[in-house]
Amino acid sequence: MSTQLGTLEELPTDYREAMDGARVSPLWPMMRNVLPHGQPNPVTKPAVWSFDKIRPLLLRAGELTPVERAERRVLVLNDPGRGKGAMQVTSSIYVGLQLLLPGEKAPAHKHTPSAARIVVEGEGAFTIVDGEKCAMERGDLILTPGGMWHDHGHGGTGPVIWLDALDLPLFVFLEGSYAEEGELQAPRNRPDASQVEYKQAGLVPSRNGGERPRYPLLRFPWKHTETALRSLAEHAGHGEPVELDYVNPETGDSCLPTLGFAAMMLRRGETARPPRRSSSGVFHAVEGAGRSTVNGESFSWKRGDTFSAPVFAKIEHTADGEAFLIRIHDAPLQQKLGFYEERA
Ligand code: GTQ
Repeated sequence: MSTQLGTLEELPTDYREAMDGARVSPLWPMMRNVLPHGQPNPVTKPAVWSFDKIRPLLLRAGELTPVERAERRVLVLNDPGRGKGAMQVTSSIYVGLQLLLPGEKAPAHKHTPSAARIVVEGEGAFTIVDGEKCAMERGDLILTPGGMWHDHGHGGTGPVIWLDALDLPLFVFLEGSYAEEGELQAPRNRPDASQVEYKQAGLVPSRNGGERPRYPLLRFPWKHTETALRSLAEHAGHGEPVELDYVNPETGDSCLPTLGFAAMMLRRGETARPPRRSSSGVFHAVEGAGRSTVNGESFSWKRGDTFSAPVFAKIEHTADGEAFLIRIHDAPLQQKLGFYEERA
């Protein structure tokens, strides 16, 4: 291990000025900022976002700003480690809460980042993704992969609120983020693929040598997820994790290229202690209430709330009763880059 590295201050003033003039700087005073020993040193600070606090602000946004003036009426969750206005919750994950009122239409657009929604409240809204009309029911996970057209509509009677998760910070960092606008889409005249082609696990439509669609399943109904978690729980020992990954049913890969999603059931009196992971995470409570400790900080949560965990966080979840969380993470990106790891 290197000894104490040299500082900028110990270098002669004329040398420092000459470096400035040549637009260069010494690595060694900055070395540990970018290459810390043993594990990364995250900027992200864990936090919890209470739905009860955000909901009235969203409803007020509904009065203050018509959807035509917003394109997407969203309140963005700001990582306290990056401060007010930060358009991210962790290094690579953006999360916002979006409101759509009855009769409103959020115009069609497509963009380079990928998105997924988790429906938090309300009935009657839908998202059309490249012609596939996806009903939005509470707890559903709905994908809008990068490059696919999407518009949102609402034929119901009350407000609908959903959580948006995007890999936007990554695309901004890569200077690859942009959008295009288009016309509202005419939906195909059939239910989404979760009700037609991929209704049963293990069965996919015969392609007879034809190509498999890149994004075969765009909507994962919560009803299916909850049933699957309950079946798993019936045969899992106390303390064994009850967790399911959302995958592409044709390949078994993560359902989006950079973002991963997992649904977790916590049983009464159970504490889950996942390994420390190199991925960052955002947890959304679909049902129930509980407490989680992230790096020693305790966060209480209940249905509708969202909390975050930086990379390599030590995490514990305890549910008050039965609870269901969806974890959004960036392990698929890290796996593609070859550095995802878990530590005890
Ligand atoms: O619904 O398409 O929260 O494009 C941010 C960007 C939602 C959306 C967001 C978006 C959307």
